[in-house]
Amino acid sequence: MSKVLLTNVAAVVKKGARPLLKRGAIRQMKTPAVVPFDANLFSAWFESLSAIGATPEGGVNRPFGSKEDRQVRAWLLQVANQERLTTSVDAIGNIWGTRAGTEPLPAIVIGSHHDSVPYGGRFDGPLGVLIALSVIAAITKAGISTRHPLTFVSFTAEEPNPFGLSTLGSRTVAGRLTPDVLWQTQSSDGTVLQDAVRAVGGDLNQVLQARRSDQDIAAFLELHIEQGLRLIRSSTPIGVVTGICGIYRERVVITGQANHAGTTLLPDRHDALLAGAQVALAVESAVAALGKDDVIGTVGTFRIEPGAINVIPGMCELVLELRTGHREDLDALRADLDARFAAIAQSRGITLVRSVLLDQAAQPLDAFLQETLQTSARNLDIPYRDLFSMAGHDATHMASLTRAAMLFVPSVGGKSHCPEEFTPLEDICRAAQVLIHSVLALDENLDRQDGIS
Ligand code: HGY
Ligand code: MN
Ligand code: MN
Repeated sequence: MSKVLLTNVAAVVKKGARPLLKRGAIRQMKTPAVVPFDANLFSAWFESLSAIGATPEGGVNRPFGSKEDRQVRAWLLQVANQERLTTSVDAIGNIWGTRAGTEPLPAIVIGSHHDSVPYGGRFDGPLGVLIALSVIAAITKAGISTRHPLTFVSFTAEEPNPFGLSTLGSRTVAGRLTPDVLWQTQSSDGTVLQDAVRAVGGDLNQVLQARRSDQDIAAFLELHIEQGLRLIRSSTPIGVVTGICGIYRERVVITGQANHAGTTLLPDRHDALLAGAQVALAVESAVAALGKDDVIGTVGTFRIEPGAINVIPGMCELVLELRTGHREDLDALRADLDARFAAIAQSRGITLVRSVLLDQAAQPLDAFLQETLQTSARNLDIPYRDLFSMAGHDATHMASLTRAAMLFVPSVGGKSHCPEEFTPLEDICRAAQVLIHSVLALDENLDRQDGIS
């Protein structure tokens, strides 16, 4: 029996505001207006976690499989156990911690990832993991029992890694990576994925057991830093994410002709580096030609051979990434790049071999969960705006197996994937309140909605 006061919708809804839950959709409403969020506890956890893999620049370096990755995992399990959650590590190394519900219902899962890009910031990922733990702790401390189990998750290897498999944990949970692919995967230095997964507590032999469905998970919520400037520029503390961009990655290997840097005249050269530079500029020009906010492209890795001061580069390998909100824009961009790359190959007398590394479609997020987050924000008098995410997230894959939604908090200076990542505690606390309210609202009526898909 819940210890929470039973109230009716009107009692928790401010005058003039939309009700937190649709009238008639629920029988009883037991969501208190405000459950205290313990900012001190959150801050202490955040400081402890940020110390693992801390860099002198103020960020963290915690790539997948590193000693620091393993240390964070041990720390998270310890904290989750202290919070009396039932913890487990699945076959791909994802960490789960569950507080039981009062009814046999699938869990409401909250979480993100704890790995970082090389020499990245403290907030990208860990903020969402610690908020998940803190939100569950707040609900427990308030003496509230929930019908659904409440689960926190920290996913394995969300960021790009030497295995070429970003969002490894959530993609595996969603069944989007087959055991065959996982078993065949090696890093650039020849380490097999199974060894890396074993080192973080998983086992590819059991990998099918890591899959989840909407029979296990009723909803997935992820809080994340925005990693852009839209919230800061509009002085809005919360973003409700409408969808997540598609991500397309392609390796381009350019073969020219290594030759003497002193004796080879310009017309006689086949410089692979300069062709690669033109490829990078072509990506920028093609994106600019489309001129849309939800279309962007980057060349983020670039390598040349032989890499000697007096040798014209004979080989250049780069990886380009295109992000778009719509498939037709990706198609247009690729067609444009086909033409631009052909012209580069022709003019420089080089060959250019392209291979697709990732072609992940854009993912709309769940409308009902978005509405719940928006309504919670309104009822707490916290301004919000809707945002489409041009960063990739684990929620993309979770949305393929259950309802999923995201909240963004401001990134000061729009900085991310660098040590300067920062979000003020005040903004974090506001978002935590919206999450707590939303989780309790969802617990009340998630399984009682008719025709919501
Ligand atoms: O690459 C991304 O967008 C994410 O931050 N991993
Ligand atoms: Mn990231
Ligand atoms: Mn992230």
